[in-house]
Amino acid sequence: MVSVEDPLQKYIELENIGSGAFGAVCRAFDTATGMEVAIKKINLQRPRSKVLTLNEFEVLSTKKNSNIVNYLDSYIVEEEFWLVMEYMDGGTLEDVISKAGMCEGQMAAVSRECLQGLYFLHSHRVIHRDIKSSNILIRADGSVKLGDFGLCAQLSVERCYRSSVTGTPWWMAPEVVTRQPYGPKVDIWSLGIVGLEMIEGEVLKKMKLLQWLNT
Ligand code: 3AM
Repeated sequence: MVSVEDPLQKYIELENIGSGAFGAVCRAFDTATGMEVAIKKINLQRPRSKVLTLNEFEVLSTKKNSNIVNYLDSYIVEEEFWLVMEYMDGGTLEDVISKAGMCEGQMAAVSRECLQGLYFLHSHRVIHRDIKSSNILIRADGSVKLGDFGLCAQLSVERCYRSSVTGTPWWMAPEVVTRQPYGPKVDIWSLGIVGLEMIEGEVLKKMKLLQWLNT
């Protein structure tokens, strides 16, 4: 259920952090708690945005875990859905890889945290389906959390596989690309690609660029 109070009275917007096909994310100050939050503003008029919003809202608002970005509140503001989350002040794993690089111990720690997040999701029969470094968020205190649940799928006892081709091509497991039935293991494949990103860093970025230039 979304909150009915006016978010414009509760939050002071500080800056835009980024944007995507869904809309924009901003950093804001919560006047009630004195904490910084991230507000994802999803434009409900854009194609597929209602499905993506429902997916993300459903998972974040019901599945709490220390390796999943913490959901705080949600609102409908005119034609936008506002999803309020904890602010991850260290940016994404992609930023860390490209700006600073990582030592082996850090790669191992990030992998462990992501695997804990995936273990939690999978034990609730949820497949994330878009694991990649730009969807892994970091906080300055060292915590690592999975974010962006727009493409996730809820499995059930009756429906324990999916077959729609969804995700980000470079990270997709072979069974997704070839339209085979797939389950939670596709997230483990994608996390393997994240491992390559952490090790290869810049090299992988250049390969992606080359691939893009050739298409
Ligand atoms: O556009 P970039 O990659 O710089 O990291 C996310 C991404 O940044 C950031 O918003 C942008 C669009 O998704 N973002 C998403 N959720 C966030 C959160 N909870 C977040 N940044 C901080 N805390």
